[in-house]
Amino acid sequence: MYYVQSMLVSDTAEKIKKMEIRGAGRIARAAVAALKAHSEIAPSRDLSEYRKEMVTAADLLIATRPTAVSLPNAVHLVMRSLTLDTPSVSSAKEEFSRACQDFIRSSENAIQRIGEVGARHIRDGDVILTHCNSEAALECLLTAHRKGVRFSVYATEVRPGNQGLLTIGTLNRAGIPTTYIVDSAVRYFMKEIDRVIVGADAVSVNGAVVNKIGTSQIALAAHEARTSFLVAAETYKFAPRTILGEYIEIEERASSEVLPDPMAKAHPFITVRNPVFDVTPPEYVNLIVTEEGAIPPQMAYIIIRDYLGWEIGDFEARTR
Ligand code: RUB
Repeated sequence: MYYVQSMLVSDTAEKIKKMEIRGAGRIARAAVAALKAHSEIAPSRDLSEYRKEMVTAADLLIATRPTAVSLPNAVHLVMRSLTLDTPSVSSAKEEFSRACQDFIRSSENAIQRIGEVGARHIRDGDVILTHCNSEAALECLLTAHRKGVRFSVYATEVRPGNQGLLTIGTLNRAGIPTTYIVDSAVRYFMKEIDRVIVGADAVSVNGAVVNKIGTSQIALAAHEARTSFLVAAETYKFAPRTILGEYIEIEERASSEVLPDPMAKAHPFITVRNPVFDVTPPEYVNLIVTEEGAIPPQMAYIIIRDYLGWEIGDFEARTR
């Protein structure tokens, strides 16, 4: 029999939905931390009941934000430990807890490593443009800054969520000179930009990058101006199921985030659409900086095959 979902799992799911916890890496770590806590308090007496309870909690978390592949990947990675042959609930719980800790630690290490690799691509005098608020992209900038590279940044506003405010907060605290611009000013300023660095919510097998809405327009403007376009992404953001031709779902959020309800009511013939991510084709991406090194987008398949393992997508078949 299922026990009532622990508050932590439902709270975390709510916070992810409402974007109180946001950014692909943070979402993944928060979901894994919630599952770990959920497992610790699970009262199940037998293994199959325990596994079912964990699958229910995992499904709830995975459904919160459909685009960030980091979320199902992280959850599937830790859930894999439940398929191990364990003699008791308590040993299964120990394995699960270890898998969660390993994931959280390796995901934090990945950010540090991406910072090191990405910083090598930033030179004295560079003007870098970033979009949205990516921990991985920011770590490249912060590491370069710590190493004494002198550069400046253009940061976009990021309508409608205003994640640009988080980005300029971080850059300001580090003392990195930054110019804050509206999203639609990107092409106007592109001639002044040496490099674009953004994060990713997902990378598909052909090297296409899913990131905050507007990223693909920025990539197009960068391509036109021959400005290099770098993506900072942990390997667990690569999407194994795209090998089988599966598309990455693009999340559309409430129209009220763009046009408040009273305004919408005053314009009955107007429909508001609010897709929050878009897809940048691999032709517009120069490099993807991962914790395993910087790769051209065409090597995304190798990352999925050698570092991630596509069996990650098969966990349901083995745990249900
Ligand atoms: C966040 C966003 C970020 C990626 C990568 O969108 O698009 O660029 O998630 O971030 P939202 P990170 O604010 O809608 O979650 O590098 O921190 O994982």
